[in-house]
Amino acid sequence: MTNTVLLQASKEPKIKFGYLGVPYDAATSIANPGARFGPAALREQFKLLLAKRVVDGQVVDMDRGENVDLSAVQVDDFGDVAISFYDQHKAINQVTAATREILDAGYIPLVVGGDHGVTYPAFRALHEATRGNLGLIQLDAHCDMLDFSEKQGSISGSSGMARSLELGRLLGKNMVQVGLRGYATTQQWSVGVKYGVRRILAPEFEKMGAMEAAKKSLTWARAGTEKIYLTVDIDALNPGEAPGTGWAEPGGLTVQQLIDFVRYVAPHVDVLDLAELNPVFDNAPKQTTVMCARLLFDFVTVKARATQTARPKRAARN
Ligand SMILES: [Mn+2]
Repeated sequence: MTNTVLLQASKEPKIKFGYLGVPYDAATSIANPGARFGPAALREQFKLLLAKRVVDGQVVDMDRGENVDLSAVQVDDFGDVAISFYDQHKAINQVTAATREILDAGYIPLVVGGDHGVTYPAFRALHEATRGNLGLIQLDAHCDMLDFSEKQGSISGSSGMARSLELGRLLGKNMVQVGLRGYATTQQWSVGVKYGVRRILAPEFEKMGAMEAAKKSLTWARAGTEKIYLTVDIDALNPGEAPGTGWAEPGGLTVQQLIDFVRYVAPHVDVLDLAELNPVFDNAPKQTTVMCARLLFDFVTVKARATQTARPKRAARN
């Protein structure tokens, strides 16, 4: 795989991120297609953000009023997976291989869907590359625990979490589903119950707040595990704030809550995926795409800060 540079480290990189697009929405099946355009749209928005705000490897994180030194941070673009649209099994093998390549090269993968079918093959790459138990935190309106249906088969955007649990080293007690709401089939709900999956339902999240939810999620995902995988399905958000997604589930998290949550858990996360950004349904100012770029950049800056040994410099305030 050839790669281009999104953010060039000016000194020896201490931390490297690999952007990988998965322009696939054939597995959406029952939602609105269009997530295949997500990787390209987000890549452009992310580049714009980097170009406008990062100067000489420095940027100010205004949420904390602190300077972030990105001079030892490299973000490479591994392009989009050349993916099969005629054979689901081939498609997921291609995604696993591409993610594995990035992991093996010492990068933190930023896997961008595509529909939520992206999680199972990318998580499988982490599962193959490690030996210990793994934690998984899933922000989502839906369970994604479909066993099988005539329309979607056993591998689709609706079944990724069930397939991931079947791999063996993701125990239910280390998996956290955050933001579930509305209605599910009894079959999908009961898979989580069977495995003892942790769940923070959307109304519970609202009551406890983003910080408490993040703290709880991290405690569960970290207990006895070697690595943590974070998957963000955009439909975890209230569709009023994030219209660019395939299935507008009423209710949901606010963008600020999602940002707070992701920033809290990011230092402990080894692979991030972001799924179900659907630019076809986004609005004119590209609100959802811009939000996704922000989320990716938050992940990069927070992890960069976590690897800095010196205390970050307070940005001068006026
Ligand atoms: Mn999902």
